[in-house]
Order: sequence, then C-alpha cells, then structure tokens
Amino acid sequence: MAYNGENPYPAIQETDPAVHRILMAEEERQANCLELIASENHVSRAVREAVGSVMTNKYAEGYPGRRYYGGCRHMDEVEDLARERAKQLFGCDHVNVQPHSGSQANMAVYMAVLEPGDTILSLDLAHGGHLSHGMKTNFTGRLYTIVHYGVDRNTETFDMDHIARLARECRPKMIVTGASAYPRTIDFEAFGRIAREVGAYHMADIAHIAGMVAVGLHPSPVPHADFVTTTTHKTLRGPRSGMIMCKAELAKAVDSRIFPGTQGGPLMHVIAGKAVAFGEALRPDFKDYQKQIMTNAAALAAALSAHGYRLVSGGTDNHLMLVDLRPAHADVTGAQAEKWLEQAGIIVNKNMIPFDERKPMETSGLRIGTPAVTTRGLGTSEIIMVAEMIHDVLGGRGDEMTIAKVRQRVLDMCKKFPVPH
Ligand code: DSN
Repeated sequence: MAYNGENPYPAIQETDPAVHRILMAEEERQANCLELIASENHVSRAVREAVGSVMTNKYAEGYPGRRYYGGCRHMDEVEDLARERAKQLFGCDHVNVQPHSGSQANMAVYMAVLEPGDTILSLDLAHGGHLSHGMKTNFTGRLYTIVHYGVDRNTETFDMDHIARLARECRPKMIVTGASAYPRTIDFEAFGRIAREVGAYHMADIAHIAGMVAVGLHPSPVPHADFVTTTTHKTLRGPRSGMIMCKAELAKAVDSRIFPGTQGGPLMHVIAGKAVAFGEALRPDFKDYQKQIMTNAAALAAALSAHGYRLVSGGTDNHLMLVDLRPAHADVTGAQAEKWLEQAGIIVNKNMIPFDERKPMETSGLRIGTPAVTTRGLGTSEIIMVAEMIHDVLGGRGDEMTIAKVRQRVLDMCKKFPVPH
C-alpha cells in the first residue's frame, strides 16, 4: 500500500488490479517526490471529485440553452457557473470553457480570424515559446507563415523596440504573446500597442501565469489583447484543460471555432472541475497562495545563485526560473541533471536556454517552478534546503551515495508536507 495507507480507488482495485497498481504507484510517486515542474500542480480533492463525477456520462454538443442533445439542463448549469466565475476572475467580456487543452484553445482562436498562409509573429520555442505558437512540425508551423521574436542576447528579456521593428517589417495578422519558459513579467500593454500599430490581432496565452493574473500579481492582458487563452491546470490549479477569453464582438467567432469548428462534445466533467477550481481561485486565500509561489520562486532563485548557478535573465519575477548549468557544471547536460534529480525524488524538466548550443533532448538548462511545492506548504526555509539538495545532487554528478542521502531528505520533507487531499 502506498504513502499513507489510503486507497482512493476501491472499485478499480476490485475490478482491475493492473490499473489499480499503476494508480497507486503514481499516488506514491506524487506523495514522495518534490514536484518542481513549472507547469504542474496538485489539484484539490474537490476538483478531483468533479472530474471523476457523473458529468462524464453526458453528451452536450452546443452551448448552454442551445444543445444538440436532450437532458442537458445540469450541463447548462455547470457550464454557466464556470463561465460566470471565469469572467469574475479575469474581468473579461466573454469566456469559452470548452477547449479540451491549451493547444485546442489556441487552434480555435487562430481559426477564428486567420486563413492558412497568414503571418503570425510569436515567441520562438527555443527562447521559451510553445509548440502551438508556430513550431515547424506543429499544425501552426504547417498552416501559417511564422515569424519569431526571441529574447535579447544580453538581457535575455524581450526588447520591445526590436519586436516593434520586426512587426513593422513582417506586418503579421496576429501577434502571439505569452510563454512556457519566460521568467520575467510580460508587458502585454506594450505588445498590445504594437499589435494596434500594425493592425494585427493580439492573442495572449497566459497558461503559465494565469493564477497570478487572476489575483492581480501579474499585469493582466485582458484590456490589451483581443484574445486571451490559458490552460487551467498550472498556477490556476484546476483540472487539465483549456479556456478562451475574448472581447464581446469576437465571441461568436470563437464559440463557433470551438464547436463545431474543432471539437465535438465538451468534457462536461472537466468543465465541472473548472467551475470548482474557479470557485477556489475566487477565495481570498488563493491570492496568498499565488504570493507564496512567487516568494518561493524568488528564494529558490537567490539560493541557486548563491550556490554558483547562472539564472537566465538573472532571476525571476514569476513562478519559474531557467537555470543555465554551464557556468557551474560545464560538462553536465540538462538531461543528465533531470535524471539524477529524479533519482533523488526532485522532479524538474530539462529545458533549452536562449541561444542554447545543445539539442532539445540534451539542453544546457533546467526549468524549475514552485507552484506544486507551494501547494503542499513549503515555505522559504524549506525552499532554501531544496536548493541545497539540488546543488548536492548536481555536484555529485550522479554519485549513488549522494543521491541516496538527498532522497532521504526529500522523503522527510514530503512526510512533513503531505500533498493536501
Ligand atoms: N507543456 C507545457 C509546459 O510544460 O509548459 C506547456 O503547455
């Protein structure tokens, strides 16, 4: 039996021991490892109940009040609740809570206003962008003409004058902002000005920073962008899913590009989970949680710097940091570091740093974020110990004794700070 003896899956245990074994092993892994992947979190028991609820049994193609199936009255209620709560959280005109994921949200926005071949100006994946922002082999890279901006080589932050010049040159139909690995505040207002100047739509993908945006700890793109997309499972701490916000005049285009444009039946159990998560995010303690994520990230960045690690752009303003391993450990790749840390129970992901000379499966960097460990209650004094553990493992370069010692420290910390259930 795993971690604390609880078996949350008695029916599966009875009917399908093979799946039950895997689920319990994952329960145990999450309970006994420190999750530092910047895009992950531990959702509440309430969100998990909603996602595991009877809502999974229902087809509800269409929108509240206009469905293609009978029996949808409770589907309408829960979708309306999710939409109203999202509007309250983000202060936007219109919300579509049906996207199954962030990529699907982005796809529907592109399809709402772009034609194949149109130009998108967006952040390069190698500088912290996302697959669905124009990667060559993604549908975006195949369907649209992509021009990328990156970060400045010296500051490793956005050079807004350079981006404005690029926009004037390529005259994009859409400018995409937002990132998967950018540790600094994004100036959505400046991006909005550039978009207006060149006559482009502005889509802000806030998947990573949505929780901070919701509580006002990161400037909101809502007043400055035509479309705001997000996932709901990162700092927002909801179920794995997506969402689109937009101005009222674009609502019809967005809704019809989600259904029937790119999706069929919405995942109503996940929409119920979103309603629950948005309800949680509207409570005052959610702001305290977001503040603590950022305090912990700043503490981790400072502690890693003190151990001799170079941080891309010198630090962090949000929930994540990018560690350039080269100055401290020239011979260690991100892939090796990820593997050794996992053996010690510290979960991170290898990540390209801007202008990286190593390949994406190797990398010179690690991306580290604090949303999940903050959920389990770690504060700055524990975070400083986490930095020490990371340093010990990397300094040991895979040494088994060192890994075993850190593994024990991780287990002790996990026991002291259990994942809330
Ligand atoms: N794959 C996600 C991340 O880890 O940032 C982005 O969607």
